[in-house]
Amino acid sequence: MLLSDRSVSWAELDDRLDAASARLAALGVQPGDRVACFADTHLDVIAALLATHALGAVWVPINPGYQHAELAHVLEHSGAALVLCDEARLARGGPRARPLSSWCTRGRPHAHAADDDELALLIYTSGTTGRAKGCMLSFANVLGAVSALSGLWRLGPGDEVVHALPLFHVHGLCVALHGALLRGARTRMLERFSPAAVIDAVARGGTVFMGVPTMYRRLLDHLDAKPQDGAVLARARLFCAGSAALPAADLEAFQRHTGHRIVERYGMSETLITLSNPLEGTRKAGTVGRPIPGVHMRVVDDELQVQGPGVMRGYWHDPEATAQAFTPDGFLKTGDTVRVDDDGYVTIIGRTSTDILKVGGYKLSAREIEEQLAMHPAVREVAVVGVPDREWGQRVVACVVPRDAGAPPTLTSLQAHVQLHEAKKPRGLYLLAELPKNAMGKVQKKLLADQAARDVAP
Ligand code: MLC
Ligand code: AMP
Repeated sequence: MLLSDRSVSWAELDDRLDAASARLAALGVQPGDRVACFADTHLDVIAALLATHALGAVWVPINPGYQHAELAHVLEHSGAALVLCDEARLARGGPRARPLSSWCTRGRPHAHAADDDELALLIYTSGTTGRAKGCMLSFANVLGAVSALSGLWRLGPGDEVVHALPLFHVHGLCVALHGALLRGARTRMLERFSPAAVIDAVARGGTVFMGVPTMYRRLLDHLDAKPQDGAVLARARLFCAGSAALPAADLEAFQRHTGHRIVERYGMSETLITLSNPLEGTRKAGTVGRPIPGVHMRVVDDELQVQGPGVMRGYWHDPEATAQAFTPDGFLKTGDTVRVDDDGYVTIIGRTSTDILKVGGYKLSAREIEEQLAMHPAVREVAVVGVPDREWGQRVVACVVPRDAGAPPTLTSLQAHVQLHEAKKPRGLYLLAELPKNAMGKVQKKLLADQAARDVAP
């Protein structure tokens, strides 16, 4: 493992894991306890993650960009026994906050022989309701899905994964980090994504890069300005994309620059990765490929439904949402609308719900943003929609009926009013005299999104 140019051997990682598990055990962590983490990417985070797994406790990663209400919801809902924070966030972690540093105090390692069905992770993800839900992923889910995918992509000890993804979502945590650890590949952790950092990492021996489409868009902008860096990226073995739709034109442009045809795959916090283009065979642009080993899929009323090793046990403390997420015969309803071609390759066309947005690979709930905007004094009615965006995939647009048409709110004042993660702030404002509604009085969001895409300047 490499972090900030500091190299950590497997043996040192083991030592750090032991120290962290001794410390967590000394703090009273028991199997099944939820251990939340509210921190930037750091080696101590990885040691604490592995120690939490070793103790049979449940890791609850939290986006460090979360504001008070978002953080409080996850901590309260998960019932976290403690919150591991980096120094900068200790004060925000509340009474259960503990520093992530000083793990290196020696101690007897603690371990618990976890049953495969025990919970390993609670991953909070936005839904159609305002509040994020916790996906319960067991050790069997993580191992099953990660070994299937990393096997398909032939990750191995000869690889070095260039890791620039956040560790609080399944892409960075399970696909990239656990994938590399499971296959004995090296991991080069970048503290922040930038095209230059990725190119430098490949120049130093990185072989596999996994990214969200926004990262590829930024890499392409860099390559357009500095095409000679394409030859550096050409030295890698594999580029993978997921978490949001990769435009077919971007895939083709990346191939022109680097010779690499990106392997696009599809997944969810609820299911881990279920579909992928192949390592060998045709990688079809604009598709997410076919089911990976162990996954069964079907399409019902254009919606993709899946069953497989990574499919969650349900939503934490939410039997109603869990019941709604599954069909009676045990398939998970993804909420994604798809098309399947004659070769069985799947194209994701969109979401069945317009209340879910994807911005830079982050899933956002329109409702959560609307709830806050509705409290703005100059807003009479509001609907949040996602409009296509070249860099971010989608952009948050607030469609607002002002209280006083003569004094509408400004975009800046709406942004300041939203006390949520930066990515949830509106980036466009669409002022209307009224919101389009159907006969039932429900806002016609598809129509509104189309109008906003046409009328709101990027
Ligand atoms: C957000 N910002 C925008 C914007 N949207 N600015 C202008 N226009 C928009 N449309 C702002 C943010 O609010 C923020 O403001 C700033 O840009 C940075 O936000 P950020 O998202 O942290 O961006 P950045 O630092 O530039 O990094 C971009 C990124 C990052 C692509 C590296 O978004 C990222 O790591 N995304 C990965 C998400 C991920 O891992 N998803 C996987 C989910 S799992 P400010 O003021 O702070 O600068 C999943 C399953 C699967 O989906 O299949 O994998
Ligand atoms: P999350 O809840 O953050 O894990 O997001 C899961 C959602 O991301 C899926 O339901 C899809 O809508 C979307 N997604 C993931 N991978 C892809 C992809 N390759 N193409 C299009 N959408 C994707």
